[in-house]
Amino acid sequence: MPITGRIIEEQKNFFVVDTPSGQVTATTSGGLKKQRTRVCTGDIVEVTIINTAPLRGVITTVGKRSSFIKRPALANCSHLFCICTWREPPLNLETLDRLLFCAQVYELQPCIVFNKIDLNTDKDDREMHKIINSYTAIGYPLFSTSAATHEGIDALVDFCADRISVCAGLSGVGKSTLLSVIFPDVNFRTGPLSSDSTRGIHTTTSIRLLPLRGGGYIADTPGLAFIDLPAVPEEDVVLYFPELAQCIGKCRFNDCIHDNEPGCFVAEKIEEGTIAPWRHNHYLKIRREMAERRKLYR
Ligand SMILES: Nc1nc2c(ncn2[C@@H]2O[C@H](COP(=O)(O)OP(=O)(O)OP(=O)(O)O)[C@@H](O)[C@H]2O)c(=O)[nH]1
Ligand SMILES: [Mg+2]
Ligand SMILES: [Zn+2]
Repeated sequence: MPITGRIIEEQKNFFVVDTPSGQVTATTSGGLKKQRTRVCTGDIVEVTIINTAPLRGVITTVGKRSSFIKRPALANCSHLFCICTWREPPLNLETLDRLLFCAQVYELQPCIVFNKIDLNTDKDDREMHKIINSYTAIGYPLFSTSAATHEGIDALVDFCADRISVCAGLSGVGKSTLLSVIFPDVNFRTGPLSSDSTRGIHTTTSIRLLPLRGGGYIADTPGLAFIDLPAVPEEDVVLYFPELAQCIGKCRFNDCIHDNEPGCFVAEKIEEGTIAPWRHNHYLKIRREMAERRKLYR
């Protein structure tokens, strides 16, 4: 009898499948290989057990995916945690907005985590909260955490129950450290920041799903993976900036791209302080990048 499970790790020659009977080491069946079905971490699969001690099996079928991230390959992820810091490394709003953009293109629910809040002075807290308010106003769920003092970790873990979440963010923001607090029994490579603190080095390389006690999984990913923007037509970029998408149809010109046209409703909102100017800049920047890319491939 085949059993159903989820692939939680992909190794060179086998997969690790999390099943109700335990973790099974499995290879893919000849049939699947013939169909050229490439299975990956996150896939729901059926496994036929061929050995019980240790548990080994063969993956025979793969379930339909609700989402798929190409690099690193991850199926059925539901939430993307964009991890950032106010200090060490200093907050990079462009990285954050790019991550939020990517999450939405991949149809993942984006969430923002401000980690290392233990390093904040009172003044930092006040300034950070101004930024936080502009993101919560857009509707992004937001958490503040400290992997050092464990503040805010319980709320984050509760939110992850029964979901498949993935952490992304610049190197050094504390992704691995946060995970080591949530999963004290798992080994993560954590390291101090490299001397070039805004870029840092990758200390994490492979992706795996870590089962949460209350159901659901969290994945560890390499630091910059999601900065690789997925290609979308430039006119669609606005759709992934929710506060700009809300302005569609309200500008003087129907084809307004919100780049200095007269009677632009977005410009009014920026002037009024309800749309953050940096969000608008990042929208324009991504839009230009998408237009460039389209020219390149034409
Ligand atoms: N003070 C403080 N330091 C932290 C916190 N979280 C992580 N750190 C430190 O920040 C450094 C980088 O943390 P990592 O967990 O390695 O960062 P990462 O995001 O996994 O980095 P990459 O794997 O390179 O992408 C380490 O020295 C951690 O000890 C925190 O909440 N507070
Ligand atoms: Mg790491
Ligand atoms: Zn406009």
